Amino acid sequence: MPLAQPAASVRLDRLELRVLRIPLIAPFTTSFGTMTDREVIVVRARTDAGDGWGEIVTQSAPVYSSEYTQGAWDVATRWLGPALLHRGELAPEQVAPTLDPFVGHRMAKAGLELAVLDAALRSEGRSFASYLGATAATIPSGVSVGIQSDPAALVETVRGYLDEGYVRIKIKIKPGRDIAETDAVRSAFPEIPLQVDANSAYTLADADTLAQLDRFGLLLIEQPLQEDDIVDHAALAQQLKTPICLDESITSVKAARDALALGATTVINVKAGRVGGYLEALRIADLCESAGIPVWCGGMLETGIGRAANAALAAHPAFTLPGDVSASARFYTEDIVTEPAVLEDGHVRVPTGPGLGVEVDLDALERFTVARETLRR
Ligand code: NPG
Repeated sequence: MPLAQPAASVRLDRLELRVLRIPLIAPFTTSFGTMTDREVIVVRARTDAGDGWGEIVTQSAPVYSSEYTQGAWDVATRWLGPALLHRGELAPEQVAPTLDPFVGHRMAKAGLELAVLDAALRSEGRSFASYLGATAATIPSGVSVGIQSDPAALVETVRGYLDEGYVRIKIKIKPGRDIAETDAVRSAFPEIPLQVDANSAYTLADADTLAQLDRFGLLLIEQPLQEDDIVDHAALAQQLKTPICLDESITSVKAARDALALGATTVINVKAGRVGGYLEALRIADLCESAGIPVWCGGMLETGIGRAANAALAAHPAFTLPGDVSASARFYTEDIVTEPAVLEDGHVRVPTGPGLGVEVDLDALERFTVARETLRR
């Protein structure tokens, strides 16, 4: 269902942007590299109705997508931020149309939109979850497990997460670190909901290898091929029993519609940053709900700001599979919100307070800040 009720307009006075660098509890390895800390941009929108917070989920290098932190910083401070400030009064639903003339840079747009949304909803005393039409009080929590030193180490890491209560496991794979890894986890845990994520590491020439995954009863294989390999994904889908779920390729509701029409995907991972904001994410979820396509909420190692927003999105009824919205402690010893997401009986609670429903810990924010800039009207 589309938005029941739009949010209030606010007058945007200032945008404060910071780059944070937050250490990870343990290195996180995917097919595109190893992260040891999270470099992220936090946005504070200062409005006549109060403040709002958003998060730009780029990484330091353009290895997951073409976006990266310095690029997002440049476009946000030079183009996107000034365009929003120039409008003065605006409703959160007008952020995306205002930024539309600027091509791409979806993660930067999403973070700015979220800050304006949070400010407007806080001023109305309305939660982000209720604004989105989310109904669940808690969401089932899946966890994304990075590539480990060997299959035995992977099994032990997965065991730890299962003991904590995570209800679904996703393991990262790449060429040469795929079949043995999946076999080891499946043999150790025959019944768990299990899926794999390739982050674009294969080509259609690897179809025979990928077909070997069919025997493990996976929920899905996520983004085996490159971002723009839509036709190849459709060809691969013909050769696999395991459902294909696109992530990187789904950059908009139009991309989602095209991928579904071509048979390139039968499940969709929705990430607000990747698609330019939570409102576009909701449109994709709506599309999938009407088409009977399973949807789940992806993650980008969000801080407590984006994690609260993801929990709200994942609580929408269109989201039918457990997502990558894990406890903050999965990645961080210290978060930048006062009540970081925790795991309770395999679930994460959906915040109910005004706006994102979390309070930013200004001391922690300050400690992790490595760069800052204030944009004024
Ligand atoms: O739980 O937030 C999380 C991480 C989930 O694996 C995850 N994210 O490809 O989906 C992905 C991956 C990712 C992380 C991608 C960071 C890009 C940056």
